[in-house]
Amino acid sequence: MIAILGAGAMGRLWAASLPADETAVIARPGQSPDTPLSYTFLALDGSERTVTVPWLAPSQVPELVLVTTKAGDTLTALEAITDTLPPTVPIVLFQNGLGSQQQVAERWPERPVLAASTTEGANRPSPGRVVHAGAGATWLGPMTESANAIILAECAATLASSGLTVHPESDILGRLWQKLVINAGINPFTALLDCPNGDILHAELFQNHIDGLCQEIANLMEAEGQPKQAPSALRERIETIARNTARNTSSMRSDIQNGRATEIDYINGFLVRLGQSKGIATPVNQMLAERVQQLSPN
Ligand code: KPL
Repeated sequence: MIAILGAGAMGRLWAASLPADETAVIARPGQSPDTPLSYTFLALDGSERTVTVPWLAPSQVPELVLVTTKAGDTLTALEAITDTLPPTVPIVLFQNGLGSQQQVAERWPERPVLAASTTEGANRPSPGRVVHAGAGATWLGPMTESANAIILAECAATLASSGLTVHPESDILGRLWQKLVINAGINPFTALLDCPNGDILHAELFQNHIDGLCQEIANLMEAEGQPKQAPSALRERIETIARNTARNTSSMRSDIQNGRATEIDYINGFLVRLGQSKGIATPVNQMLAERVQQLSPN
């Protein structure tokens, strides 16, 4: 049984894609819903179907746990289940940004913890409806030593049984950094300007700060031992993705629009904390993080 912790858009995309009789969702602590989770799933080909997923019964021991909670909820959500979860069950983290994956690996260093970085697009326009908005791929790699090559291959094969594209990745931290660059360079601007991704490109806020932001990220990546990147190359990548996803509402803008906590603390906020620990100035990241924090109910 594959258990899914966090039934947002990403969790429901995996629940809809994995074999139906092998998937269950984990209820929030103290809740024991008496009807299964049910929602309408709009697939990439435009077809619609109802997906019904049972809740994991207390007696069931999953073979794998997919954690699709928001970054800021991850530690607490896992703390609620680890007492009853055998220490050998792999935990796969799907959080955006960086920082929450390290928190989990540091909290349970002996467990097989893996992180995933995905470019699958999924959103939830209303509570009962999930849209697979864009085909992508998912990379999966180890965060702790016990998540060895065999476990990585097994987890990748299990996730690939969904029909989604899954790749094992030995340097998952590098992948997560690449995604962080994009999220740090697009998401806060879309949230502050309340606009789709493509519209940030001509906005003064973006034009005035993108070079400073990319310089800060390049400095931090170098300090973290990531391959050296020219700030201009980072800007180019951010702008390309913003153009390719021009009409998309970013996850951060969507969080603000729906009154949810954002993941700013694990995107630009993570970069600020890293800068503080390394003695690297991050005024642009700090300005963006503070301004988004003022908008959100974090
Ligand atoms: O990953 C994204 C997000 O919204 O979090 C981007 C790439 C910005 C696409 O919207």
